[in-house]
Amino acid sequence: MAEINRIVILTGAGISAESGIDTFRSEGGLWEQHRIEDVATPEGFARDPDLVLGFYDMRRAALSKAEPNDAHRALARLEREFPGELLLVTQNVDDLHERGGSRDVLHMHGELKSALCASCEIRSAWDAPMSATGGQRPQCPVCQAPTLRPDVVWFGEMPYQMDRIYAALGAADLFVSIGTSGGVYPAAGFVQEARQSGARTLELNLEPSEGTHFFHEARHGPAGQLVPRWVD
Ligand code: BV8
Repeated sequence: MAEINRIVILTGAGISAESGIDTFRSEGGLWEQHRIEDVATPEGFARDPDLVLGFYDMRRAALSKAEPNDAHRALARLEREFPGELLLVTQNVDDLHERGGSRDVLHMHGELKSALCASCEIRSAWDAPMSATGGQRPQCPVCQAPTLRPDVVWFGEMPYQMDRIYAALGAADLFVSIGTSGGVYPAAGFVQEARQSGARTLELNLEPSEGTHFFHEARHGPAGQLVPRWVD
């Protein structure tokens, strides 16, 4: 195979499943427990901020009990083997890649442990529950306005650092998609971007994703087994 030195990896909820974090579309997943339009859209937040803040508090609490798994740790090893040549893009808002040892993680859909102030637009690290106490939303630690929201990208909002992602896809030799159903854009379109720039493309997922036919190669099984085997 041609010299591989520029790698783009995209991860989704499936890479955190073996750490006990609910995925979205699997049996009993998050989108079975809540309607997307109620908890993952700006309109839903405007309609019922307490419901949305409670949804993210529940996920933050679940994350505090979760540990990174062998797949997260294997990607951290790969990052050390390809210093400066690997871009890890995650759709996940958990911090398990960082806790598994990855140092440069691009959270295109934001982070559970970050808060965004709708007034001053400053981000602040946020670990505490955000659900409104008595209808009061938490104050921004910078401008003191009671307008904090979860720093996550909802449906209809622009994902973060898209220019950096598209530039990396345009220069990639290898694109690997791990643990994602390939149902949400623009992430689901990254494999086609990578192919157009001549990259090899590999899917590592429990089962064929919606876009599996776009990949040169697909391996199916739990990420905790597939990813270390692929990396090592
Ligand atoms: C946007 C953050 C404009 C919050 C999330 C075409 C082009 C562009 C946009 C659209 C388009 N068509 C439609 C749209 C709009 C929309 C969209 O895609 N809708 C879908 C429903 C059709 N997209 C948007 O609104 C996006 N914004 O488009 O802005 C724009 C356009 C172009 C360029 C720039 C801007 C914003 C979308 C982001 C929404 N936020 N999350 C939060 O986390 O609460 S989405 C959420 O679902 C995740 O972040 C993730 O991105 C997404 C998909 O979830 P997955 O990670 O794939 O998880 P899922 O449960 O679905 O699948 C898990 C997989 O793992 C499964 O395949 C399973 O088999 C596997 N698995 C399970 N266990 C394991 C495993 N694999 C391995 N091992 C295991 N053990």
